[in-house]
Amino acid sequence: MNLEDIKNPKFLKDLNLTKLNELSNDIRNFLIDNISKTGGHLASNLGVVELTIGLHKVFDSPKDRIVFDVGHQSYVHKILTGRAKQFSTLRQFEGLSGYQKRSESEHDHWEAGHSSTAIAAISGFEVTRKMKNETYKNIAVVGDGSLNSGLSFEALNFLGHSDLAPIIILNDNNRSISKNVGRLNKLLNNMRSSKFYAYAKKSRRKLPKFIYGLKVRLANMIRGFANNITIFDEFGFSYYGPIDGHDLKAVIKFLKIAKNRNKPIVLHFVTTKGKGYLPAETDIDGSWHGVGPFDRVNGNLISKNKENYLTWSNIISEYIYNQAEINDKLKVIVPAMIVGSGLQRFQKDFPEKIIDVGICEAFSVCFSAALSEEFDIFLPIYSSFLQRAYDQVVHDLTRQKLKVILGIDRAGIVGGDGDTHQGIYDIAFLKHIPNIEIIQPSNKEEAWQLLDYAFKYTDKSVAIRYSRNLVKNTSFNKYQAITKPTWKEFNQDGDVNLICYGDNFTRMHNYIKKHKLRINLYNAMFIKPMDTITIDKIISLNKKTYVLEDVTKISGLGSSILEYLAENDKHLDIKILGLPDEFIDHGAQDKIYQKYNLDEESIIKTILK
Ligand SMILES: Cc1ncc(C[n+]2csc(CCOP(=O)(O)OP(=O)(O)O)c2C)c(N)n1
Repeated sequence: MNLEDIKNPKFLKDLNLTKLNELSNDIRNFLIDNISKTGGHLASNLGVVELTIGLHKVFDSPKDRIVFDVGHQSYVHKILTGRAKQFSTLRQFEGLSGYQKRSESEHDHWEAGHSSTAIAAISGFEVTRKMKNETYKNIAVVGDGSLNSGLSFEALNFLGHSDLAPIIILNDNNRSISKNVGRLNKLLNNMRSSKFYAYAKKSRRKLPKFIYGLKVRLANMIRGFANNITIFDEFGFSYYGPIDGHDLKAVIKFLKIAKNRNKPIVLHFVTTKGKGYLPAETDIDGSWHGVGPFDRVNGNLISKNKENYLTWSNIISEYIYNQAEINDKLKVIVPAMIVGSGLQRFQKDFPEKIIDVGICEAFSVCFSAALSEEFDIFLPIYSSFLQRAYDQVVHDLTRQKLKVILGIDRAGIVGGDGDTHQGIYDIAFLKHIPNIEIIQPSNKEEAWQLLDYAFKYTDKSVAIRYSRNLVKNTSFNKYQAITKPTWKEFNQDGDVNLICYGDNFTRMHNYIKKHKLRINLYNAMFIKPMDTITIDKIISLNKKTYVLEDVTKISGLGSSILEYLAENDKHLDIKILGLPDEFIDHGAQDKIYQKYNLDEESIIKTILK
């Protein structure tokens, strides 16, 4: 069928199993075709095609509320709720969001992007429903990776002893982005490999529908009598599963059971991530979780990487790899982002030096703080995900004067992931904490200099920021040590000063050089503590000074300079250029910069006006 004709999911009520299976094929084809052009979360969405069709067949959205955890696997839901036409704009500036978005559709009741909020969200929805004496259903679709997080468990803990009737759909594909980790994963593995599941899967095609359903129910009863209790039973939920999440007949059968229950229920579906597209289905390290454009025939990525350019994650992980060769005490702690952090090679070659703790950012910081008594810890974490661990940075790490090096990846504007993932608050939420320093390199050599500084020359915790942009792969033999907070100065005898850091320094430096502009440029590699000797020099020049942020204007480097001036009764005519006090949507970085007059031309226009 033409998926672009779908207005809402009502049409599903009239489709029989054969038609529904045909629809699954059409949707898979559509996903592969579209995502091969735009990029996006291919594997996760291919895995939930039947589940999402089943949900919309059995339930009545938008009255019944379907919340997808993270929301990266909500593409099928978007198609079934009338958004197929917009897929060519997926994750692009002013286009379709890659996550559920309340402003996009009445079928999106909750927004996420960060994991493990869905069960907590439907807890709130359930209390409201009950209070209003309504009968609609609140459904959380959560992956086995996202179930690992404390937030999911806090919600299970709340719901399990309530008189509410939440429905939890566990989408268990035995993967987070990389291989899933931890005891819960082991428990799910045991459940998945239970004899009953294997038998039911084998025999389901031979059995009439009602007998198959009865068998699962019977098995659950026997399980109960035999005291073969699952973690979900212990939490106070009725548990049904494991169920083959690609068998539409079974999916619909069990969703109907859930619909008719008035108690907390977990349906445990087993699915295959990447189902229906071989490269994604056989992916081992997680590269097909989120992909860029690719050739659908051979599965080759259409690389946008420019020759001789590297990602920041690769530059940083290369340094850490070298550290591992010389430093016996090095340990790398990763909250579920081995691939994103560029650590596959490190994991392969130094498995004993790296620990993936799963999607548990708060735990990762507390755990690292304790480990740091004995080890040198590098903890790469995306800027926006560190928001989850703010208290651990304050309470557990810095307050106790412990030292961990935080690799703040995806700092600044991130592009397609949008508002939930923008790395534009970390300077604000870190700079007021004692015992932590914030640094940012603008090229590869500086990255090594600053990492050396972090490991060797300071006893404080360090947050080293880097973006998701590409960086020139410059070679260097020896480099000078940086042993104290230092900024670099490129004085052009200009009438105005521009202070920037990181990629902003590089792009403004290139632009100013190319256009031979007389602007004095400063590379503020140390955001905290600042290089006050250089600041005093800038003050003595007594020229209009601009500070360019890659974060929100509020509470960035510029505001630190203003505080320094106020504190020391010094004066300088300063203007801060940065992102406004609003959430910044998805879209390519250059489009976002243009929107906020932060592209090179607009910046120079502002400065020279
Ligand atoms: C707080 C937080 N940490 C990390 C991520 C990055 N992330 C996005 S999806 C994902 C894996 C989720 O696994 P699972 O819930 O099993 O879903 P699947 O994609 O396997 O269906 C991770 C780690 C995130 N979105 N939020």
